Amino acid sequence: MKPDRIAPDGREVAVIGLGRSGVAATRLLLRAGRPVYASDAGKFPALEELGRGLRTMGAAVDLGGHDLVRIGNAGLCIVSPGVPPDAPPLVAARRGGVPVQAEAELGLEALDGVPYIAVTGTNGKTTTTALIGHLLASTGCHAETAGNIGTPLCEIALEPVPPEWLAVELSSFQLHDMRRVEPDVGVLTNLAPDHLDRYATLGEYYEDKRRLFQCASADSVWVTNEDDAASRVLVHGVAGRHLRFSVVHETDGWFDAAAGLLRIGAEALLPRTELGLMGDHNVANALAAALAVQATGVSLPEIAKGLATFGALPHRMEPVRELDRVLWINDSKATNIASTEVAIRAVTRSFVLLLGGRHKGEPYTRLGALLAGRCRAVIAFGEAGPIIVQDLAGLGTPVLTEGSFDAVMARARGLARAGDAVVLSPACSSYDMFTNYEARGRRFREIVESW
Ligand code: UMA
Repeated sequence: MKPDRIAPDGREVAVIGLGRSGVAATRLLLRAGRPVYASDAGKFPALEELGRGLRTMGAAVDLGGHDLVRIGNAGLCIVSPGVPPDAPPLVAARRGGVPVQAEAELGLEALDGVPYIAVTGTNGKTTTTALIGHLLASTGCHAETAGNIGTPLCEIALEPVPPEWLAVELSSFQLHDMRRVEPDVGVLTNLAPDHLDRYATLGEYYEDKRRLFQCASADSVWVTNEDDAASRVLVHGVAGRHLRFSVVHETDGWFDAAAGLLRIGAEALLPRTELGLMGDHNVANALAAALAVQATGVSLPEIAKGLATFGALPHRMEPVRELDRVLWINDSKATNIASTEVAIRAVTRSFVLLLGGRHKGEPYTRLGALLAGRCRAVIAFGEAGPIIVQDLAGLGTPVLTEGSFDAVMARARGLARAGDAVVLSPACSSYDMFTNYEARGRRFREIVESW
């Protein structure tokens, strides 16, 4: 790490939030010899254990609250993505004139010299990042995935041997506090309303996505979605070479539906049947990944081989089990309406849809037309249940409600007929009933596997 870039005056660095990102940032800063004050609003046994560990390494740690005066006097503030910009510690930092930096940017600074492909967008970014990591690793190089996909950048920077390539997923939360992002290739998968519980307007959310392009120059390479009007508007006028993907018409990377082929320009890349992922949205993700990796010099036959050996990720249109000729699909990661729309389009059978959780602000009415005639029933649950019932009333699909998740599953089993699918694609966050979407998806799997 270049220590001169971190609080050059030697003042304390305040780390806000001690999830995985904050813990890794604290350890990285301590390793660089910086005094660190790390704090988290939460306080529970596992966090206290982590706090003790960090104190042993030399950090000052507060749990159950933040010392706002101390934060306001720090030389730098490192923020975890889950801490919203209006949280009191960040207000205190800004009031004290303390620069606020995302953990992801600190990690990338420490990994200076490691080439990386950065992926953002509303949906598909995790799958695309995983695909890119897989394609790079398939060439035999040491490639890793990092960022929103799971492993914080600072955690990668702590590894004794840096990777040769990184596939980095950047959420809008991370991009919000990043002032330098200079990927070797940048990918924007698509844009759709999301996180309206954190952003006052859609425009503010898209502005954070736009930060991927803030250091664009003539040497930059961008891979973006030709089929998505909002993405086209966002990248209009951005400096650099632009490569586009489409599942509708011919472009740099496209799906030739007539021939059943993924193509790069005129070249055949892969028959659709050899891509082990459901839905056109995954064809788009595969094309985006292929273009990004090709731009780094990987050949088309190597990319095709890598694509053919990539399987569905957990919680993303993941076929869990076929039971009594009913296919149970776990799409727990679908935490917004656009993502659920994509799931519905990808399902080729008649289906029962499990919809609900913590409401994120968007109306569900948009789903009505897509469901009519194809969806046997919606089972609405969680805090959003009553809103879903109200929004979908009279739109042509029966909407039932259940209280507990186990009851939702039992009801779905009773409703599904041979040849159907049951799809958990909830369009909501999970925090009203689960610790996160993974726990929700795991419970779905557990129940289905217990039958
Ligand atoms: N907190 C405070 N004070 C506050 C507010 C919050 O101390 O005022 C604390 C919370 O108590 C919590 C911490 O701040 O302990 C926030 O941690 P975090 O949520 O940032 O947790 P991490 O474990 O660091 O996870 C983050 C990402 N989480 C979020 O963006 C919400 C993970 O993305 C990411 O994988 C990880 O960093 C590694 O990079 C998850 C996610 O849900 C998967 N992302 C959203 C999405 O994909 O839709 C954006």
